[in-house]
Amino acid sequence: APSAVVFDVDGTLADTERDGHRVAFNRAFAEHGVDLHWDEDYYGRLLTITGGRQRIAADLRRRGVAGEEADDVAARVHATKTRLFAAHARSGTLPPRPGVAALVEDLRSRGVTIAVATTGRREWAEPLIRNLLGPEPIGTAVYGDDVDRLKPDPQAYKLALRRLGLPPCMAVAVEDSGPGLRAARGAGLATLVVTNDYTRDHDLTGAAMVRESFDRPSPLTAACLGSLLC
Ligand code: XBP
Ligand code: MG
Repeated sequence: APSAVVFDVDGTLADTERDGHRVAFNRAFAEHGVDLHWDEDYYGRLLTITGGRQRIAADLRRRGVAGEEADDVAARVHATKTRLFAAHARSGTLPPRPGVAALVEDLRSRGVTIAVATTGRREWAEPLIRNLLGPEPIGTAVYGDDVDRLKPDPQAYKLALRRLGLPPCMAVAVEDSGPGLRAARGAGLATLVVTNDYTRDHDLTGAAMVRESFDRPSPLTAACLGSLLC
């Protein structure tokens, strides 16, 4: 088995995007009187822009709002979105993806360190991770607040490895998307990609393994992740 497994959060540990982040963005637009509403399909296309603030600013610019004003509105709307989604995360109603809890339990029982690398904000990610992974301590958690460059930049994974004190060959990354995969590969990690409805068509070149589910057709195990190590 690997020494550590570094999990992405959004789309990987939980299906947070369609009924979670997207809804919080739309509520924040309404609270600020911004005439925007992201439907499910459109939001899926916007997911290639990582970072909620950057996603809002890019969509405003695309609709003709000038660069500086777009950044300004995006910062204010995103602060509200972060507060709304943090309350949702703390409520404990977001379940892990099927099979995640069993995999994490198998890894822990074999002494594998569990870690997290997300470029989402700590304010919501920290309580969500605690709800998804339980109260046991984890090796490290890297948040968007900890890095200058979001995924697909490898900075978040490099920082996770540095904090764990491990070379990339002793850890495996688990991701759901093309940008996440590129971030993990950029840090030299063998990467398992478990896709979801939004990421099935992403370019997943370079993944050590691609699946659509953690538990079908058979449950992913610690041994299975160990076989992906370089
Ligand atoms: C997740 C993201 C995030 C979330 C929103 O990508 O791109 O921006 O959609 O979170 P990944 P914030 O799973 O690759 O980390 O609003 O906090 O940015
Ligand atoms: Mg993800």
